[in-house]
Amino acid sequence: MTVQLSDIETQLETLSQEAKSAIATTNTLEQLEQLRVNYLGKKGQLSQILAMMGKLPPDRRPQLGAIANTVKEALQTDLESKRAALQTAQIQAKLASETIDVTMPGIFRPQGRIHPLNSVIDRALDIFVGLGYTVANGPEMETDYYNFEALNTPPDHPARDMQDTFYLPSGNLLRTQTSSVQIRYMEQHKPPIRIVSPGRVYRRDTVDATHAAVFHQIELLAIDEGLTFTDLKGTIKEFLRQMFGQDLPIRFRTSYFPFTEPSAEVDLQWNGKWLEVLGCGTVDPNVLQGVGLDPEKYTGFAAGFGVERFAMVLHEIDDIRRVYASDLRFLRQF
Ligand code: 2U9
Repeated sequence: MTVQLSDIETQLETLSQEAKSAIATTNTLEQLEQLRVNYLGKKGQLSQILAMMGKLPPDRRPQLGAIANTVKEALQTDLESKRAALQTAQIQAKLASETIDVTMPGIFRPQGRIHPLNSVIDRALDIFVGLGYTVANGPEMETDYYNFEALNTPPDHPARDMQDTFYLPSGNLLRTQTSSVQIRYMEQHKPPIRIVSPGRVYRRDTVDATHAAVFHQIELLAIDEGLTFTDLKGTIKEFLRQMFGQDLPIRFRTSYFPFTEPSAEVDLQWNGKWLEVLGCGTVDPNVLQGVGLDPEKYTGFAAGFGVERFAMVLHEIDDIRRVYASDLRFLRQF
């Protein structure tokens, strides 16, 4: 069966009209792609019409080819300009919906702060490092030897009492002071020694406004030839000056610790009141001998203070328990 060129031309004309109006009314890129496939795809309507070309007399075929190309190019142009228009509209819509309103309030992100205990520890260590000290750490579980015996604390000393120390079933104990760190350090290092040891310590105290069963200490130790009590006083004075930001009146009161001789407690005048802030002394010769140092050759001084007590004095905190309560209303003040 032969086909008339005019029939195919009519079909092409219809296809062209139909496609033009479909393209014009499309409003999504997906639909537009669908139309392209439908009209110009391999199995699309244009291809189907062109398949009839074989049924035309050969001398008519170039004519149809020319018409078909014109229709195809016109549709491609339409599709392309519609695609550009839809893409522009899509970008415009996206820009409009994502516009940032710079007058909107920002999102509040809560910011952490340094805990008052950590800030005292950081400041104190900074000061001692500035004075030439090295930070030393050690275990919280200790043997009786490092916690008491090496520190010249006799077996009948009240600190060794079951009432005052947490003993573990193994026979070890939770350190009651960080001095054990200093003993371990002296076993490993030769003088001159200048160390500062911060850390958690444990006491079987009844918890109240000024006592906690777990608290933090910072202790310092200096061992060298020719160190005197005057060096200790100068070090303490300088430390307190930097810690409190001013030269406050201080006084040394005679005291007793098993590991220092002579020993003293240091008071500081703060807001018109004398407050006890630390203990110190010249390292007892027995302690030096215990770690194999000749007390005739070496002397040393040591001092210790409670971090909580310092934080309480510095920030006028009335109850040690507040420091551990993790109450954000309290912590946000620092
Ligand atoms: C060695 C020798 C001696 C450390 C010292 C103190 C005085 C002291 C207390 C303050 C309040 C502990 O936190 S507290 O309860 N400490 O008064 N500590 S001298 O003396 C040493 C340390 C190590 C080898």
